[in-house]
Amino acid sequence: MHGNVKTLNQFIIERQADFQYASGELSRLLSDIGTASKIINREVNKAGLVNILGDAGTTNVQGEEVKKLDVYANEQLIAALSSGGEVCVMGSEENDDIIEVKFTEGNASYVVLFDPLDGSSNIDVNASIGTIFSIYRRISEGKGAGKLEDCLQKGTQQVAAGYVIYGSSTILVYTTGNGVNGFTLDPSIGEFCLSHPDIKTPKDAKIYSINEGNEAHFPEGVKKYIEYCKVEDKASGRPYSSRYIGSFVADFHRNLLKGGIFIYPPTAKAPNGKLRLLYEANPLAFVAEQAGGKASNGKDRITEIVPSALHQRVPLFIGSENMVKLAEEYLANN
Ligand code: AHM
Ligand code: MG
Repeated sequence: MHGNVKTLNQFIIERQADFQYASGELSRLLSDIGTASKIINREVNKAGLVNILGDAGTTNVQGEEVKKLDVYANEQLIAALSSGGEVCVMGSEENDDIIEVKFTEGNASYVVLFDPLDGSSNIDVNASIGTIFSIYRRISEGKGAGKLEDCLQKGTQQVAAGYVIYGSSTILVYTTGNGVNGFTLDPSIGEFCLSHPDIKTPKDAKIYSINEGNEAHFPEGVKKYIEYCKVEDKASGRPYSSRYIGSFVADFHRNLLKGGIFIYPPTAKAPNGKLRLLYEANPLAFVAEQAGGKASNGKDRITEIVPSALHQRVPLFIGSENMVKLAEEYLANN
């Protein structure tokens, strides 16, 4: 403890007994993710200095090759998760195929899927970006590296999930199925400290988040729902506010705390939407549900979709329960 402050690592150990599989493995794994995200945070914070330190692809003043931040973040996570002995296979937005972890001893029983740096087009304009992660138990037999089937589990099988938002402060939010907790990085001591205990999201709210520029390509039900959000109605507090950063973690985090709905619908161009089921939709669906919210593809619960491919996309309606339910009704009736 630092005074009254509880650090992420203290919290993880305290809550270890909540895990279905009592062992220090998952605790170590979560703490490895915390460590990797501190390293990513350090580089993200330097992003504005890129013109001074050198562009991606060039060589910086120390003679090191400057990497794109999403590539760097990916390497940090892979390194942190392969060395601990807890993880047998990984899947990343940056890698076409699964990343097998070959280890010499032990029986690594965890599977981690992640988007190392989501919303990376926002880096150049200093808007928030994030890391998303989703953790499962391995289901394949044997002791070697995990397999694709370990990665293609339904979201309901997640044992932990969360994200790190690199914003005006850096916050790590995660759940192991017993509520949602958020930890803010205190740069002066280099520790994530519990700042948002037991996060609950409002059932009803007044924010809708969608890239409305694509409206012409939205399904009728989504168009009608958006229209509903904009109609004046004192009783329900409409018109609602439109808020969209274009960075999933940042849009999700705001709506989690304030209440709201985030929609990435199917469009004519992208019939399955844009976001990825395994390392974007599922983990944040787990967090949303644990905070009292809801996540759906417009019809079915996100976490009950049986995945068929590592990088598959899914339409997403996520956030305040009653808002997601109403959006689903609009889709069903139009
Ligand atoms: P990326 O994986 O290429 O960074 O794209 C994912 C991002 C999400 O963070 C965000 O929600 C979405 O793309 C925004 O897409 P759009 O620009 O189509 O609104
Ligand atoms: Mg992404």
